Amino acid sequence: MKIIIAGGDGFCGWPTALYLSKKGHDVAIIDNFSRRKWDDELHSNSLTPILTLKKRVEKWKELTGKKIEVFDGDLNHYDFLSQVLKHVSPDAFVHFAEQRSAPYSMIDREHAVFTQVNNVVGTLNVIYGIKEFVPECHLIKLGTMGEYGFPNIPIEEGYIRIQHEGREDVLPYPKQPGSMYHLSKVHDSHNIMFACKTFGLRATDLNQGIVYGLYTDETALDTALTNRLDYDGVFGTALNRFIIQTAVGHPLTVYGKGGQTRGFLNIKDTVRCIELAAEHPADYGEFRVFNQFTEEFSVLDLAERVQKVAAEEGMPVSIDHLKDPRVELEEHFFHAKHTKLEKLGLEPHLLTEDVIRDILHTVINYKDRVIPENILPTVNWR
Ligand code: NAD
Ligand code: USQ
Repeated sequence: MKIIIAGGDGFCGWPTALYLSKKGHDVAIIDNFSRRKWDDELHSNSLTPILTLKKRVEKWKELTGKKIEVFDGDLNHYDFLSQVLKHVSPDAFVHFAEQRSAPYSMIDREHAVFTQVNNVVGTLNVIYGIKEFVPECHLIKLGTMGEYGFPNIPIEEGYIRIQHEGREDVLPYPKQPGSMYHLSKVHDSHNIMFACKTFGLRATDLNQGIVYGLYTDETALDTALTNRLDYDGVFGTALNRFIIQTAVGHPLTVYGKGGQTRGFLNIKDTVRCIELAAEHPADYGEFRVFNQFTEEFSVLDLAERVQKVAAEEGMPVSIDHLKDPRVELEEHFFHAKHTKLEKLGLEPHLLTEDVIRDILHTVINYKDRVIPENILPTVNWR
């Protein structure tokens, strides 16, 4: 298949590009490197040193003989996107290319507006570009589990059967997102659903949980292929942050009681989920939704697991319950269905103590790159 990976310089996109390239697909990357610029804005960095995308793909070609074409540009620029779509004529378009940090979107009005324009307009352009130039292309869009929020009933995969006043229908599952970023994903989902229904496009929305880990078989081939890894209070996510905090001897930053429960998956499963979605495309006119995560954990449970491994490794670390900078439920019911990808063949890499130990040993190598002032959360929802 000819596959475009938009956002292919990022944490999920880069390993996915390599994995699909290794599997024999013809891969092209679109990225405008905005993620690297947000690090500059925040005076932050990836824990791991990462080469330019040009150097990364050169090394991949040298090691495997496989070419990954790179298009440096912004999905918000329709002329640029149109040229790429006409040139590549993709069978699948994997869309990772958004501003993905909830705290970044909550910094102030400017960051909220930027996040929603970047994400919603970028996705609208992708929708119209596919409609205009490659209507048979399957759009594989990264959504988020946070679109659903935390209702007091189980979460279905995209749709729920509802009975009301003697009638019944299958309707989109209600959305109650918790940040301006998560809201942008809800807006995307609505726009894509409308486009499938109205223009006959085909799309899969992957409502992904929180991704942890760092490397895949492909990124581990050479240090030049190393993936980015975020640890700061704005872009770092729960489990990876806790493991990196352990490596530098910082107390684990649990917000409030830590009773917030989320779906999680290993980066090694992210790449496989994309492959499964691509190999089994949605039908024309279908807006298909998969919940993409493998296990549920509360934040405190994760912190305690990391703490246990850390103690065994002779690196004792404490847990700090910080005042929660977010507006979110401290404790809540959470049970979300996630069977569709497993039915297609996903074999999850589950979170064991060995997996935590392995990530810890890897990140220790880079601990001198941590900028201590960036560890604590700085963005307040209120
Ligand atoms: P990332 O920030 O590491 O990567 C995103 C990439 O997209 C970056 O390289 C960035 O430069 C690029 N990009 C952003 N806006 C762009 C634009 N307008 N035009 C071109 N390129 C643009 O993020 P990630 O962690 O790899 O996440 C990828 C996707 O997966 C996001 O859509 C995110 O919402 C979703 N997701 C991520 C996680 C997670 O835990 N990381 C969990 C669930 C969903
Ligand atoms: N949290 C802590 N301590 C920390 C960091 C986070 O207690 O140091 C808590 C947060 O308050 C929250 C939970 O952990 O309750 C998750 O926070 P997070 O920053 O790990 O994840 P989140 O903001 O939800 O966003 C991340 C990605 C986003 C993706 C989302 C998937 O950045 O792109 O969409 O995970 S999900 O959470 O399923 O919506």
